[in-house]
Amino acid sequence: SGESRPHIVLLPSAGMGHLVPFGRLAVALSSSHGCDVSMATAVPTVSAAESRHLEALFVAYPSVRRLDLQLAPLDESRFPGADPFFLRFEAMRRSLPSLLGPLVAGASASALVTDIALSSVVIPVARDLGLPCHVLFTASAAMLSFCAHFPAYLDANSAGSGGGMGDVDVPGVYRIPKSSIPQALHDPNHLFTQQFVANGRGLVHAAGVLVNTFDGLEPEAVAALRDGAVAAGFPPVFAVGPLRPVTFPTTDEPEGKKKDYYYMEWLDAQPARSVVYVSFGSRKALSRDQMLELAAGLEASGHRFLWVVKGAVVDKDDAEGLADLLGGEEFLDRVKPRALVTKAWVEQEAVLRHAAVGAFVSHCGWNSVTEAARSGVPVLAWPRFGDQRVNAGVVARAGLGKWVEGWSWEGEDGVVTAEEVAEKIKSVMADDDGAKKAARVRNAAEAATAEGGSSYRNLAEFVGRCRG
Ligand code: BUP
Repeated sequence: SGESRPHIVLLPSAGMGHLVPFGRLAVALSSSHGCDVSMATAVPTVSAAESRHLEALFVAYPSVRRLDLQLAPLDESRFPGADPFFLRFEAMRRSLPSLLGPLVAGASASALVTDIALSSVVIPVARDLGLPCHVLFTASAAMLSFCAHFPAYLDANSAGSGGGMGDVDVPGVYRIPKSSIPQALHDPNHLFTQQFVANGRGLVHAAGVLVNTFDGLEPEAVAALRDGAVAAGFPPVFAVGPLRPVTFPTTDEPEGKKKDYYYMEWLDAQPARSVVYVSFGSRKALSRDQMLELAAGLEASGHRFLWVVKGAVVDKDDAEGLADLLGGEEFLDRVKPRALVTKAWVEQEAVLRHAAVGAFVSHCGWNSVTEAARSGVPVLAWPRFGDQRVNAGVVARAGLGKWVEGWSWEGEDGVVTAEEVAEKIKSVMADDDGAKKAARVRNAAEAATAEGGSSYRNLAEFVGRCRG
């Protein structure tokens, strides 16, 4: 009936980049849009950050029900050298066809929202179960348009000139240069490529696609997806972002500190817009050489900074101390008067919203970009792998920040020197025009997510469809 309360089961995959927007969607649906919500997760998670995040979410929002997935073990020796998060996607993709039926029957679900990484296996099963299945695309609309078009590009390319990746012209959107295409996709046999292509082909069979962006941030991509320019017969697209962050007390403070927001207190003591916040996300450390150049560059910039340092692919393996990562205690001692360097998790959204923060040196994981957009902090984009270069392109187009395109992932063009880092940080911190543009993006994000705004209405429309 039109008045019934839909029960929506959410199926995130793995990695903070995926869990974070699913948690935000869960809370938005249950707190603001009158839905019953369950979230199915597989434990143990790949990283410690994920399990802490889930624990905190389910404690803070008991209305979001937790469902457990018991995955069949995956023979990892068949995928030598594969990224642990891609392996988890694969394990979930293999287990879900048999797990999904009992799961949704037990939960009396009325609709499913699957992560893009699982979508090509979940959508057909949902159809057999008679459940509408939407996809939450956790990256940008630009990346969604690329994902939707890429299978057609491959088909045309292998039929024609005989292979080799070139620039990819996404119909109705823009050209994605070869150098911005995720590295893994250059190899057709890569595990991630096989998943990505299957998911891209399957998108047309989804009931709809939710994407964590807003019309004003990516007007070309959103319009082209909606009017069928990217792929004929593409399902309805709901731009519902930037999804509102969910806040809960952090549980990851360094040894000996009280469980409080010590970094927020530190920020409170800094002048307005004086601090450079530096984070390359929760995955994959910088090379040792790049880390040292970045440290020297931050020091040479003369600015205050808050730097979240990561040392491994998965945080559980990240045992090395801060001083070891940064080549000794001396650096930490020298910058102590004006810097906070930490390996611990910080509530990034709260940091970005703090008045002391004047710029964000970011790897451009999509969640980080949406958080910068919400807070209006200008980004100095330093993308490294995956979809990050496409996202950096969005940042530059939208006026949210600057992307020095020569800055690359290490190993390709070598390291970015301390001098360059210092110079770019100084110029971003001095750029009043850039700050104004970023503030305009923030205003547009606020308008989109406020009641009655485009993203709010799109989410309400999606919920209306789940009522059936
Ligand atoms: Br690190 C770190 N605190 O200390 P992205 C990250 N985050 O809140 P990624 C913190 O994790 P993938 C920290 O705000 C964002 O919501 C951050 O997601 C939060 O990049 C999330 O930005 C990280 O999409 O994920 O981690 O590289 O590669 O899976 O997209």
